[in-house]
Amino acid sequence: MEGKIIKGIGGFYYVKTKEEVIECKARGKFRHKDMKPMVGDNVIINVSNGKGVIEDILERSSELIRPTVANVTQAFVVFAIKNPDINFDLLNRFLILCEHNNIKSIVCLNKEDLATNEEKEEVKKKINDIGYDVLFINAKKAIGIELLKERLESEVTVLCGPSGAGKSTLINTLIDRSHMETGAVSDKIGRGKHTTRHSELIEIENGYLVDSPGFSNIDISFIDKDELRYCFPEFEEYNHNCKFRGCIHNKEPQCAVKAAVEEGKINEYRYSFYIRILEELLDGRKNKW
Ligand SMILES: Nc1nc2c(ncn2[C@@H]2O[C@H](COP(=O)(O)OP(=O)(O)OP(=O)(O)O)[C@@H](O)[C@H]2O)c(=O)[nH]1
Ligand SMILES: [Mg+2]
Ligand SMILES: [Zn+2]
Repeated sequence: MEGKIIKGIGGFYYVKTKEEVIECKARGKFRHKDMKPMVGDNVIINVSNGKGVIEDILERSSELIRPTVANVTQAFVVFAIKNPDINFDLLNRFLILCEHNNIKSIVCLNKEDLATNEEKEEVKKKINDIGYDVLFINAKKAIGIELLKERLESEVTVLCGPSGAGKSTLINTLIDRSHMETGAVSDKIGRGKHTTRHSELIEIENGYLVDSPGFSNIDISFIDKDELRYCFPEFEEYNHNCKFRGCIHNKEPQCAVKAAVEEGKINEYRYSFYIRILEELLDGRKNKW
């Protein structure tokens, strides 16, 4: 029988089949292989006497590490306009992570009630400049969420973003009931009180939602230095026009990406961000050697 793991607790996996949710154990073989079942996995199970065993894991289309979820197809990247303030480096890291995992992303700026129109215009421009659309929402009052609701159809959607941004509030609003714990942002650390910890798939009409704990930092050091340039969609049309094949747009001469930055076709902040991440990756490599 085929199903999807929607939750994992204490060595048990809860597998949703067409009819029901079945508590399953994983077969021992997964311990020896480097492959452990993950929430989101599509699996083949064997059921006898109401007890299930996971026999096989089907190929994953994507694999997120934090939260640990397989087969996510899109991300709502949720940041608050204020309280806590937007950390642009962190936003860019989320976007890179989505690109790296081949996950579509929609940038949702929550708590629109806390910002003036001028402030909204300013951030909108900043984010548009790096090539992404922005959706202003108020998760608490369900304002601006129609488009998000439409986009849920047939997708496994993860909500990611910093702590206190309103991810859990948005999930509760999207599913129209209280499912996730939410909490006030503590004044001292700007972090939500009830930080979301476990990962589970929340079933919706025709798809799944995944909440995630808020992150204040994201490790992207596992990305290959030669792959990083493909995580910047705006580089795409220039990536192969550089003089040197395999140009990583750093110190190489006659680089099409650098030329595009100079001509104002690629945002300067994004390029300098790219270089900073690249240096991080190069440094990491040095340390490993
Ligand atoms: N003013 C305002 N407050 C909001 C809005 N959405 C959420 N909040 C508040 O922001 C706080 C944090 O919300 P959560 O949903 O817990 O945030 P989270 O992103 O899930 O936080 P973590 O689980 O810690 O990662 C709560 O006090 C919410 O009531 C909004 O649109 N406007
Ligand atoms: Mg939460
Ligand atoms: Zn180049």
